[in-house]
Amino acid sequence: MIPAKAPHSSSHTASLEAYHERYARSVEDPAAFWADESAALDWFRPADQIMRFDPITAEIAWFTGGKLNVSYNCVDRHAAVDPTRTALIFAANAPGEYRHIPFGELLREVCRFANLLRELGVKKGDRVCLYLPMIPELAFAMLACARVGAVHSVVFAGFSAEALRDRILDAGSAVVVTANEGLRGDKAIALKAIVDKAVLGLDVVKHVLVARHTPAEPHMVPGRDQWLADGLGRQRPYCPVEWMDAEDPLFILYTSGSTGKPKGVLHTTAGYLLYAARTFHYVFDAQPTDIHFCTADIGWVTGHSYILYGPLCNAVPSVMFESTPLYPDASRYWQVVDDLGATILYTAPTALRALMRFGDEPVTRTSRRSLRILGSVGEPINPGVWRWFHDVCGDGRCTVVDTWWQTETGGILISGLPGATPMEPGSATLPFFGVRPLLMDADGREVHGNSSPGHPVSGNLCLAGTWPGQARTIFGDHARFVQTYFSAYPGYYFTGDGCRRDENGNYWITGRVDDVLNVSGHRIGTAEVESALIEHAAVVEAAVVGYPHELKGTGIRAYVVTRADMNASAADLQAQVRIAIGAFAMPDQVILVPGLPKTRSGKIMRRILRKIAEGEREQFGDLATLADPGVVAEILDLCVGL
Ligand code: 7RM
Repeated sequence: MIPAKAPHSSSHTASLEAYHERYARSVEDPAAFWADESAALDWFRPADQIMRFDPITAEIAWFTGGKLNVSYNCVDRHAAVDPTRTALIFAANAPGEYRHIPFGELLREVCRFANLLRELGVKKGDRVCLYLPMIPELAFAMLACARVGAVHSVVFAGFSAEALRDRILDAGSAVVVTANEGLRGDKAIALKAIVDKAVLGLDVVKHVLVARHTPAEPHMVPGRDQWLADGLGRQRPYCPVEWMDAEDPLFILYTSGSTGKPKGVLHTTAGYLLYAARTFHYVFDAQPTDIHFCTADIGWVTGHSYILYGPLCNAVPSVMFESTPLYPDASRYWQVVDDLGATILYTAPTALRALMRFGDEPVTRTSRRSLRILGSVGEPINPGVWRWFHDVCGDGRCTVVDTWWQTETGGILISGLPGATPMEPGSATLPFFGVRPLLMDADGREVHGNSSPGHPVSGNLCLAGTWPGQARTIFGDHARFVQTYFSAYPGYYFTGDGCRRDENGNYWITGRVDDVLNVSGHRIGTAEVESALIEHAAVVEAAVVGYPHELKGTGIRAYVVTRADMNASAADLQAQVRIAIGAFAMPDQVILVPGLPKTRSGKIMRRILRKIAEGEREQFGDLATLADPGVVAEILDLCVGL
């Protein structure tokens, strides 16, 4: 345990006691708590009712009757106070290249973009697909959608054409916004060409807007494609906001689950914004002097909540980082921190593991004096990595917050608070205000109390009640929403994570308990990778499991059975996944096997394949139910040396 750093006079939580007091009030009367917190937003019309929640039908609503606009809350109201205050800082791929965008300019850019969307016929409720690199136009586009009431669907620019196509179709997006190219280190990614492939023959897509980010000249389809700058050039920089109902959809973000089809997680207006804003305020102890640097990509939920909406709603300048942690070298994050005077750095364990390999020097050669808070998100952080982050990166001076949450939760649910919560390397520590975690055993019974010596208390992590940032549905499939999250433990939201509660009530997330892998902080469903593999003509069947990986946390191993009359190499099958999903989901290992271990009823016994991938060679438990027990020995032979 490491004591909390001393709070200062402007800290939002003065002590652990202050946390406990406010927490108790927040769970005793959540409606009263969130009604008070909602004063942090500007409302066009106040809410009639604070919340409604039915865990059986998964009917969730916050602030019904209230009207507001997200773009107004993140831009207009701050521009009115001080249009020169910095809103966004674009840190380009090229080292040392920055663009500061003040609130006044942001407002004009967002208004132009909003007017362009209206010119293209985009109306309230329409979906707009954003397939963009980490450039300011992505932020303008999201805020412009929010301004006119359109629903953005940001697709991470690492997804392949096929994956993009699925997401455009599922959302029914008539407008796609992209860039000619994206830049990542030494590489240029031809995004427009990927969009062309994705939308080929799709009638739904009427317009493709292309941001010019590099000198590359992509193919432009007349009547469908236009340069973003041309479209924006025609627009006036004023655009009235659409006053939205609190429960109107704000965005869809696709995430992996236990089946092959990704889920379009839907978030709505008031609850999402308030939750992103208040978690940002408390967890990062946001101050007017802060400069926030979140290294995530906006294509993932962390970027939505803690690059864009959370910081901007709080008028805190936020960095949009286009590059990678290792470009041009392992000093890049700290270089950006020094160049911009960043006070908060929010990053992922996978990036820290990659940086740690280069030793302390790339870190210690920089100053980092401006930093006061370090955040971690995306996967459990190993205590050794935590200590390096705290001792070396933060010079032992900064608060480290390990923040647990999900795409579906909209914002942080479990985390320490600066100045209040003692730090526990490896634990996300305590629930945020209004959040009620509980642990369930295999029989669906709640496990009460804290761990005591010899009696660990652990189980599947569920949440009781609702919080404003909770996802409202899966786009177009509410039945799947109910089934996925509210059926395993009736009455509660099931997270899919395993967890332990220690002697002091701190929560330790132990990882996914479902068929979802966490690879470098990216959620990848094993079923999604399997269905990509099965699409290959030579593949008969495939089973995908995770295994411990030094850098990625979890690596992907695929066991594949191919047709006797067709040739497919491991490299072919890796390419198959890259094409179907994207490079980040590519199996690290593909093992061509003669057969898979199956029960007599034909069920693949993944438990065994997982054990083999984890390095087990002998102890597989009861193999009596296997149809062909010999297959295990054959697979083991093929895995020698991996
Ligand atoms: C924000 C985000 C969600 C899954 C979640 C966990 C894992 C996230 C932590 C963590 C341990 C953390 N959204 N996870 N944060 N595990 N400690 N601080 O990552 O939807 O992409 O992933 O990520 O398994 O269920 S996500």
